[in-house]
Amino acid sequence: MPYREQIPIDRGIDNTAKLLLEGYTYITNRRKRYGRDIFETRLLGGQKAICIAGEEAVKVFYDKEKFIRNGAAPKRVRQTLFGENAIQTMDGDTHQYRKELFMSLMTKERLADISELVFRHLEKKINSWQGQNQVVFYYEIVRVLTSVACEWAGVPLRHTELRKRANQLEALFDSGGAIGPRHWKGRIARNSTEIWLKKIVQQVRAGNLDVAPKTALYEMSWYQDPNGELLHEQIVAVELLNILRPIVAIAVYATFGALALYEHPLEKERLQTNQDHYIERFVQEVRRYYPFFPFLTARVRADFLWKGHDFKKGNLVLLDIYGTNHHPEIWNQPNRFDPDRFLGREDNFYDFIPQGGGDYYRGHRCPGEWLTIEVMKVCMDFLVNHVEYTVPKQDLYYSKIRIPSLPSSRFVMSNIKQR
Ligand code: HEM
Ligand code: MYR
Repeated sequence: MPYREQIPIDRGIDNTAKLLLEGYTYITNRRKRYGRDIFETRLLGGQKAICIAGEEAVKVFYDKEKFIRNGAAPKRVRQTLFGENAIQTMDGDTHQYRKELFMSLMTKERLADISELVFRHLEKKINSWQGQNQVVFYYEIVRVLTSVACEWAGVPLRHTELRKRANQLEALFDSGGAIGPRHWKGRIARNSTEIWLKKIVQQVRAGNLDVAPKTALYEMSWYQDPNGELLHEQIVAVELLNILRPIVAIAVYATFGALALYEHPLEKERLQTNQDHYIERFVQEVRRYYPFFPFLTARVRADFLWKGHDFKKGNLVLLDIYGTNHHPEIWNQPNRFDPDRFLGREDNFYDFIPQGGGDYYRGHRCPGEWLTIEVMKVCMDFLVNHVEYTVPKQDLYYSKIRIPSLPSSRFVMSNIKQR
């Protein structure tokens, strides 16, 4: 008889309200309370849910024999952040086939293209920033990344449309963890952006819009499913948004990067010197330290026993991303910002998971992780080597409850000058 034990239970018929009230810390708070990396709760309409954290948990969560994603993401997340029938909700061979499409867009050449685009667009902004008393970095970078994302993906965007689309793409990732008007803004943004992109895909397929091969718009419009049929235009729109939206979401990390520079003034010089690729370690530490993606959801594929606990087919499981990136067994002094912790650190698919864990091609790990790192490197280099600015008094507090988190002031800068 295999060893079985009862894991701690967060009592209550539905603890979703507590999850919303405690945000990034809901799972960590209970892990600390129970002294365990696993506990049971009830969430999302009173469903039994098992929360897990730590390296072993990541390994089991990414075991495809044990978990599926279909039916795991809450409707509110599918209706805003992911889109319906998106890659995030697929399993098995069909997932792997779709994933190849995403990974094929992330070649060295295309990553160099986006780095160059980001730098060019940032440089172009300096003049207008110099003429302003104050600039709110987060909103500026959201717009810059919207232009970059569309240009990189081959999606035409008129200058007059920029603010509207930037606002909508931001709403898609700002609303998944929200309730009330902030959430509904995301649902409206999803409907509108899907319609916008569907029309563009129709134009491409009708031969009325020239688009360069190797761009997301071209490759997704002409990608065939395993039966040799083109993807439905609705699916192309959803997957194009899975490119545009997260590129814009890098604005959150860029803003936290600016905050880290402010909170740790000695970092600026170290970034400028960039000894042993310091900039890369800095970017990794920003992705580890600051809260962004809180947790992932999956469902048990078939019954199994793990760490003495029965996982039953259909159970909802939450993997604590934020908690794993701050896990004391993985990270020495996890609540200290220290880029050098990445010096000589061996890559491991299971212990550092700001953008998911496991393998890129076979599992759900974020296909945009390399792109995110490259874009962040350009943003940090820009902030320390290409502009000078002051940081006026403002409320830089970032909440561990609001999902996604951001400094309250969205990072205001003054006296911006070209260096
Ligand atoms: C998946 C985070 C940027 C495209 C994911 C996952 C996380 C994540 C946590 C889920 C992994 C899983 O389900 O196991 C982030 C964060 C980003 C970011 C914090 C920073 C802004 C990007 C970029 C792109 C991208 C730049 C594309 C250009 C995707 C896609 C998936 C995904 C398509 C679904 C993959 C799949 O289900 O196989 N991301 N991501 N993400 N990400 Fe990102
Ligand atoms: C992206 O746009 O894909 C990049 C990162 C977005 C982070 C948004 C955080 C909200 C997550 C809501 C809860 C997820 C539960 C599965």
